[in-house]
Amino acid sequence: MSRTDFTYVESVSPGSGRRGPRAALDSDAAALALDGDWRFRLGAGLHDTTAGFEDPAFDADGWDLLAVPSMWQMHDLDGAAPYGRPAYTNVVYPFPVDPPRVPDANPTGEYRRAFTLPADWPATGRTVLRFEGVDSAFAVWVNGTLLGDGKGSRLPTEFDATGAVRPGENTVAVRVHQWSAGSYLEDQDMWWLSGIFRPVSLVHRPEGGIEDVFAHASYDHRTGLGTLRVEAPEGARVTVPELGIDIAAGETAAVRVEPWTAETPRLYEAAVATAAERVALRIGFRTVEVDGGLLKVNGRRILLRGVNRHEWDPDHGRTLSVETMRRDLEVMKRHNVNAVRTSHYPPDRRFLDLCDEIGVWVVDECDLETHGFVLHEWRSNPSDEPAWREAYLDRMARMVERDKNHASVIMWSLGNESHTGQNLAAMSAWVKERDPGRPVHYEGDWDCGYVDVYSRMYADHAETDRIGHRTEQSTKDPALDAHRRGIPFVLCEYAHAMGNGPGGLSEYQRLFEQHERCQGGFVWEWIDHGVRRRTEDGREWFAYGGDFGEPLHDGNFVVDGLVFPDREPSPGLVEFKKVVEPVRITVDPGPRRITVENLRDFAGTGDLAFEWAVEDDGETERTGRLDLPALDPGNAAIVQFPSPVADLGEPRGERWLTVRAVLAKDEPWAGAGHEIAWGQARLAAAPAPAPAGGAPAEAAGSGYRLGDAAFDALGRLTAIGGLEIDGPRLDLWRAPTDNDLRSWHAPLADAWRDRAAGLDRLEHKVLGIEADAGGLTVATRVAAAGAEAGMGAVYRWTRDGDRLWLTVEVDPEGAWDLPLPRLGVRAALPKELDEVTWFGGGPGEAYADTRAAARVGRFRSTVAGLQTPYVFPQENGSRIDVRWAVLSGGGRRLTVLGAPHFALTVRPWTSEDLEAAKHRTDLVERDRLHVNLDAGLHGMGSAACGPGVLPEHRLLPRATAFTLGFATGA
Ligand code: IPT
Repeated sequence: MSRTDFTYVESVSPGSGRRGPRAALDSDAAALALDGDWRFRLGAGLHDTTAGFEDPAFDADGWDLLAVPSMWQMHDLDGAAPYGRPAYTNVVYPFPVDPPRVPDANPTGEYRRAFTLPADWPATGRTVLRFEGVDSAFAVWVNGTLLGDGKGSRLPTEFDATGAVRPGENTVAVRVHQWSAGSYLEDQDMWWLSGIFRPVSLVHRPEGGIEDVFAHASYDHRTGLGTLRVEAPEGARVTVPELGIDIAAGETAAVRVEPWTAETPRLYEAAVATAAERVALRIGFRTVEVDGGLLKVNGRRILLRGVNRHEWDPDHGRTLSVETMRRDLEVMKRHNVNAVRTSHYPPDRRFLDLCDEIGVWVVDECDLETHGFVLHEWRSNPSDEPAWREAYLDRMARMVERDKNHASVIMWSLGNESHTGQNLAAMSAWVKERDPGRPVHYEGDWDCGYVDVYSRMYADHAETDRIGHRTEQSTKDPALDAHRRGIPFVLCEYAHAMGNGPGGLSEYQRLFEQHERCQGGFVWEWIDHGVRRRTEDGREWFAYGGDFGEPLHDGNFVVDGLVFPDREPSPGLVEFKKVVEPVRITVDPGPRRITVENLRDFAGTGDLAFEWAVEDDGETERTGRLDLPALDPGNAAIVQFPSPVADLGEPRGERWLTVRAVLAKDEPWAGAGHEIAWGQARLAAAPAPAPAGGAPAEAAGSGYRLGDAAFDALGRLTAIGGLEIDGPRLDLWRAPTDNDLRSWHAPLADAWRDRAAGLDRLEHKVLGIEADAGGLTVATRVAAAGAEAGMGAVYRWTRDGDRLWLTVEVDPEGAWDLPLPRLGVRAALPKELDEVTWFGGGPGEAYADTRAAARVGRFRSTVAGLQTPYVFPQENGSRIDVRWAVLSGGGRRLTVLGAPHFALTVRPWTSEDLEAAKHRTDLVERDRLHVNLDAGLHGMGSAACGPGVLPEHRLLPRATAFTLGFATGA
């Protein structure tokens, strides 16, 4: 055996022996899927490979079996982890930066399998071996013959295997290298994972067949005509039976059509056929352009309500089933998401088929990121190095050629975080030539020399506003200023969804609606990339950076999605759904009017039904349907309250009218009745409770007594009516969130924990206790060790019939120049009170700047159900605007009353436990429930990557008094 030539691994060349890129086509040519179990061996590097493993005679029977497609590090992670473990870094390269060289320790997988060429496989034409995605470099043999090598992990590669394949039994062998020169171009913020991770197939290419198709299907909104022209081989015919189109390749047909939009994903079945081959296409007619400074589809400005989607599966890494892809889109559509940026590489091609079908706008992003070079100014960035030009152009061409027939793809993105340079400019120039029908996106060039859309990430609200007014700072190169000022603006990343948050979504949305130039954006990001693990006793947890012993890692920064790793929506997604809702319902109790605005760009409201409900104290009094004319996009209707609302009698509590827009019939992504939007307003306040007469406080034993409430010697409540309470006392702390812990400036949590504040370790000093006829008054001072500043806190306890009232007066003393995490009291309660019913904001958690989705109603949950399962434990679960809450269980109950409102958390553990835990499974239930009753909550912001809490959502220390009531009776 001659020594294998491994030079391709560290070559900047994108590959050799490959066929030219072409569209992913649904063809009737013969094909054979090669997915399934392959023989597999993992070597430590190029020095640890198997000479002759590609030889059909080689005996690999002793090798392991590994599923193709899969990522080799994702196997048996709770067991032997036979093929290494995932490793996470964001910006930094996990190997010495010495391009194009990579370490000797370069895990190398050798794959082999046999396949039988079907007996009817055509004898003429070509036989092609197609890989949809191999991470990161590979070489391929069929029956011992080397076909070539490739790079570009999330892009397809085809090799001509005609000369190597034979009838009957064949052997295919693939050697895959974790690291290659290509790794320098694939520094995306995600797990480093390897292998043949997308499908592999053998496809036949008939002589006279259809090698490639480029369908140009545009829509003229002025005439209503769709124009179709299909580039395909000479002699091919293009048919669209539904439209009566039957034309030759290259010819143009113009017919009346229903256009494709993300809101109305109308597709037409088409076929392109020669005598030898027929491919099925689904055509969506739409025209994308930048016109008059706006990004328009079919002549209209669109508003992107988008998310950045990485491909992630907690068990399989970046190998996704079609069901998982569909689930992503269903969950997106159910939450009013209308756009996806395929951060930061082209997705599995089947995902784009689903996008066409289900309807979302797609920014298709190339597999390119050289972010780590930002840390190595001494090395020039590949984006500006002529040596890498071919690799850049190759990646762009492979994406564009594969995906060019998708109606959903409305922009090409050159890649992510690769700075700027001539190779990026060359990609742009190439694609503008190849596909003038789609604008070019790239964020990294702030001067916008070679892009059609001004794109930024994490610009704060104030800057976004300036950009909206076109009064932003000038470009560095003055020659480019007019161009940039004249193009539309998108936030390709904003509202970093790490942990609890993101806060400030509503304020961004207002800017997108106010400024026509600001056409929305893409929340960072769709999913938490947690890796599913199990403890020895079977409890599930999700791993993040560092959990696999990586020497260099970026911790839980990989866990920053709107859905948890298991794709359950987080409160952030529920908030996003409300903030971006495409129909706005305003209930106005003054003039007793309901306004419904259609905020969609293309679709009417004919698909929606409007339902109303009147609730008193959260209990339904009356429901009905609201008759509304179907509204065209941009239109609004104002209607009077339905007459039964006026006819209702006296309110039996606080009365609310809620109007909801729901799907009138099933859609492919949600069933009839699914809620799209809602609005509500209070029609009547709760009647004031009659005062029931007070009671005196008196000394009792070593403490005090006030009616059936008992207090200890320090004046702390210990029981009400026999129910033990570990007294409510002032508490300002929350388990820091990711947004508290991280910041581009100074993390807030550092200031909170600083010696001068010490909010995480407050001490309570009783200054005086007075028991008298009016009740019990306990004066205290609350401050941290080492700190001079403190809070005066006076607790005034009174009795009113069977209710016990507490007014807390808080007065900051000394220099407080930082916002507080919370302002409230904490208490501990018996564990049996496990059922919580409340009237107030819900059903989910909410904070000062994440409260759009909280509606007023009556909700019920177990204590477990009140916890939001953030992968990295932190403050969570607060219910806002609570009028009253009943905690019950074990035959006992405690009612907590607001005067008027409070925020509530109930947990089986303390804030300190949450703070100490690194994973959910670190949280161990205590023998009591820990309750926070809050008068104020600081916002969440998204400082983990972006702006902090807006001024209006900061909880600043100031003299405050708040009142809570307690009762134990029924
Ligand atoms: C930005 C990246 O584009 C994205 O991949 C992700 O890392 C995100 O940040 C944070 O989660 S880059 C950052 C320097 C703004």
